[in-house]
Amino acid sequence: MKRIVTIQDISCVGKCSLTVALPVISACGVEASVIPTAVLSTHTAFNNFSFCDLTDEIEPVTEIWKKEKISFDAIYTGYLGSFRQIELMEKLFDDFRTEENIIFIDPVMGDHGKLYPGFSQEFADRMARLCSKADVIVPNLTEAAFMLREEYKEYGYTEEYVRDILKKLAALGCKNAVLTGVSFDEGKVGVMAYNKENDRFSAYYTEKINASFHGTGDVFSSACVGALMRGLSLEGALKTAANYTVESIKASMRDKDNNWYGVNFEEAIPYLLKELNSNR
Ligand code: PXL
Repeated sequence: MKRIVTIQDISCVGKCSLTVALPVISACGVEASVIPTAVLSTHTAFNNFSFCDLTDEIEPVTEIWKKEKISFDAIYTGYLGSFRQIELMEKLFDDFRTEENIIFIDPVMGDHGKLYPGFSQEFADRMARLCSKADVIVPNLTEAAFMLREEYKEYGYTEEYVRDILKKLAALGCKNAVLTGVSFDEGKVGVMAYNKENDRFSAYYTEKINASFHGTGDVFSSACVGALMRGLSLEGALKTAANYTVESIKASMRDKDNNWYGVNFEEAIPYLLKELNSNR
């Protein structure tokens, strides 16, 4: 069985980061190991939240793993809360990178043109440097714009604009740059990817639902890295993750009791399993 280590916070209520990554990776049939970077009462879209930083626990954990010769098939980072945590991720990549494994970075920092509370332009600059070490990065358009110090465009951009952003992301140093939330026309949204080694672009679009739920980026990334570990190509994994995210949004919209703070990824898990099989 493949093993992923994912490094991000635990938001105790809020259906994001580790409370999404753990069940989704497990559902993919892949072992999920974690380093919790912080414990929050709730994610930061709530009016109030507590925040307990766990940065000082990162090195003691990884030191034991080194002694125990524990290795990982993928290293997946999500929401990181400080400059120091980014620095520690660089060290962790250096310590745990092998010829075969992959480094997958979701540079979680914002959405819809705005950074989440606590993040700054300087943090995005630092995150861009971390991305240089990745095999795959999956920013949305907001995160990409901040990392590249480009103007953010919500609508009305062209395919040429997205290709240019992807090439600039790849120039940071990663092997594959993926942009999520790409939409050229009203009814469709999807992902575009660029592979630097073979200089090739790919894209996959699904129907666009006019509703926005928190945590969909984490659902997408967790399913994508899980699918890669099940042997899907990057294109197959992106398709699987995009379709699963849409199905989760649809499940939320069907569920009259759905919570505003998260997406119903749980009831869409059977669909994820079907997608994993049909996109290989
Ligand atoms: O879903 C991304 C995310 C992860 N972790 C925390 C967050 C957010 C988005 O707001 O606040 C703590």
